[in-house]
Amino acid sequence: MLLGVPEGPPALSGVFVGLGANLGDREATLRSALHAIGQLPGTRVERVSPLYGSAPVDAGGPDYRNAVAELATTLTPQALLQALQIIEQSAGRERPYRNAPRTLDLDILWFGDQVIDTPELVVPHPRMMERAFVLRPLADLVPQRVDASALSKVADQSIEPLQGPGWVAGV
Ligand code: PH2
Ligand code: MG
Ligand code: MG
Repeated sequence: MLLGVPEGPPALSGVFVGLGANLGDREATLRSALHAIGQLPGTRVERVSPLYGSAPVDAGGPDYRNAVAELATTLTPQALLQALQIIEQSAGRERPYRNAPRTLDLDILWFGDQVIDTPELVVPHPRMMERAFVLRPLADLVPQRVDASALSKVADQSIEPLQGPGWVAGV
């Protein structure tokens, strides 16, 4: 309680979201998605990785822009998932087939240390360890949690840093 204002539940940190886009103005879309995430109730964007360019993995279409953000949030995993899907839809996301090119993809990678296995949401993200476009930006944020052997397994995937961690203003 501060000045008579009741506190909500404490925000859970260590929530990591992967961002990807390979249609439209990819970088601008990722930037506005990060701002939209920061406006969600009880949610703060704590850190954003560098911005990467990456070739599509198990997918086609133009090269991707990818990044990972660390959040602190009072939302439940399910509420965060719903909010991320609304942000994807407002960026014009269409889902004509699996791994289709997309204007915006927002995936929950880790939610603290929670393990979730429901039809709607599986956390940790089931394919994250196979993907350089997740592991490289994650290793920038939490190097102690991404070991060298995990990175070496995805070393054949084409990915390059395009901009340092300051590419999103105000985070
Ligand atoms: N997302 C996918 C499939 N393939 N490849 C890259 N480089 N970046 C992505 O974000 C990506 C992908 C499915 O979500
Ligand atoms: Mg994805
Ligand atoms: Mg997704």
